[in-house]
Amino acid sequence: MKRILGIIAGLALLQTSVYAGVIVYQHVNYKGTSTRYGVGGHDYNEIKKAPGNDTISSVRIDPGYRVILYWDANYRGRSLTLTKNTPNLVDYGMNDQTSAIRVEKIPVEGKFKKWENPGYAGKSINWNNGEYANATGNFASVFIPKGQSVTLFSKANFEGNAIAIYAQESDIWIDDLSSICPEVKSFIIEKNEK
Ligand SMILES: [Ca+2]
Repeated sequence: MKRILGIIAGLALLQTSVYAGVIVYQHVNYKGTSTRYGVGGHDYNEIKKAPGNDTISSVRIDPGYRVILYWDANYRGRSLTLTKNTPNLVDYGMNDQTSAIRVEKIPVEGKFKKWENPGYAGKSINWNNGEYANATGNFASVFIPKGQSVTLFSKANFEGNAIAIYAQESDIWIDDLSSICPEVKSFIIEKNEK
């Protein structure tokens, strides 16, 4: 194996929150009244009670979940899908507008998975353990199941820069891989021996 420029193992520790869904907040930067919502639909009558209709300004999202915010009751009107912590909904033109939300689990099949766009969006592919010498397509966001490790190389045939990611304590979700590994041209998926 070639140079390993970085090893990500502690990442799992950042993601060991209780996997349950989302927390919505009355104010930006996760301040004010907050309420946790699990998987499913939460319409106007629930939102109205907490944190209040047309009041949500920031959202925390557990790894592996996504939330759809709806402008109007009954899951109508403009909607916004989020897959990562969002401290200020003003940036999305959706501040103090939400009247219904839907929380979903991002579907995975217990294997290494990549999506072509950040935020687990667009076309996706699952792989079994093995060595893949010529990867094609965009590795914008990835899922690594607990117990597996993935080594990503910037060039084909396991050449170039490499980064190893170990999912030791929990599944690992990386919603935007570009900051860690801008190009993936080959990769190895194996059982985590640690
Ligand atoms: Ca509204």
